[in-house]
Amino acid sequence: MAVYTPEKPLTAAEITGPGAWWCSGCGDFGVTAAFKDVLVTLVNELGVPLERVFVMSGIGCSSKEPEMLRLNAYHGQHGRSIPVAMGVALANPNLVVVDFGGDGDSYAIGMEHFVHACIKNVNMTLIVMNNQVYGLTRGQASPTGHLGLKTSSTPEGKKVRPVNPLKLAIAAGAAFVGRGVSWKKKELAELMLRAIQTKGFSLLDVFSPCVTYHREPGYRGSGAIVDWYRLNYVLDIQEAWREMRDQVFSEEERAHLPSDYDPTSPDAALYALRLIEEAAKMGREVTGLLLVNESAPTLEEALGVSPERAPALADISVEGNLERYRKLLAELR
Ligand SMILES: Cc1ncc(C[n+]2csc(CCOP(=O)(O)OP(=O)(O)O)c2C)c(N)n1
Ligand code: SF4
Ligand SMILES: [Mg+2]
Repeated sequence: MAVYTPEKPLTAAEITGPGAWWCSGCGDFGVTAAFKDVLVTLVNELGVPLERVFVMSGIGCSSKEPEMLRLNAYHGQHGRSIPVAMGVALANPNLVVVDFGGDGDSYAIGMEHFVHACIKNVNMTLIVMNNQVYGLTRGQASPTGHLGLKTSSTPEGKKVRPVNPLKLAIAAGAAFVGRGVSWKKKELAELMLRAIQTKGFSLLDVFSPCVTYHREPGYRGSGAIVDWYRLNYVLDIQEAWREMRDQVFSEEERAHLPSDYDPTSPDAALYALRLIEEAAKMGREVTGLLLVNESAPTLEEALGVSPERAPALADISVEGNLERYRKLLAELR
């Protein structure tokens, strides 16, 4: 196949859309900035024409992502972007399919689709802008909201334990499981690119603070919520690997562990689950690259669909298929 080279390098300005109505300081701006860097890399360095990138979204502040961009995109329904993105990926494996969702979108109303996409291992990337609240509908607690979180729907503090999407994705067999943070653009762009390049279903959960509705005692004002995440909430998986060894692993296990956490190791799924659990005991959530495992067949492979045999590119014209249509009609009569 001929390698694509753009006539002139793509710039971030060319892929900037009309813009979304986001509050000043919203974490989603950071996610957009990182994704634009990824698009520029895909087009200018990795030979992917922009028209081969397809972006999907549901409904929510986060789902306004396509409005921030200028490329092929579909703004769908709340909680239903995953099955549409799955359909696109299956119909045309020549596309890079990236679905942007919110934590409500993907882990509440869309939870069933999320888990099945992991199980089916569709070759697509789901980027969840996780802010612990339903931002668009004015800040009710979402399934990822931590215990005790005070919102308009949990005035006495959230009493139901949070869902951990990373654990679910690992258990359901996703090929890539990672978590970024919106305020570290370079690291986030690296995670996005690796997720996109992984064969199979990729979950990239991103802490993307809602500066308007996510309030934490003692952290008021612009930028304070990022400080809260940094100081009280996140724990990098490499740091967890180094500092929680004694709590998590037996002496015998520790004797054989490599010095760095390896997301591609055959034991990465089990190690990641144990580190997530240990971090949770301290009220912390792990970030970074937890798992890359491309060993399972994708849904496309299982169904015999490939870039060369893409259903969306099949000739379905009456002229080209008259005999087959006649035969089919005869069979159905
Ligand atoms: C079927 C359906 N149910 C409920 C709604 C109302 N609704 C719109 S956005 C939203 C939640 C948004 O939260 P999240 O997905 O976390 O996105 P955020 O706004 O926080 O980025 C809800 C409940 C809807 N639009 N459609
Ligand atoms: S309400 Fe929250 S999530 Fe929505 S745009 Fe404003 S800061 Fe962002
Ligand atoms: Mg949300």
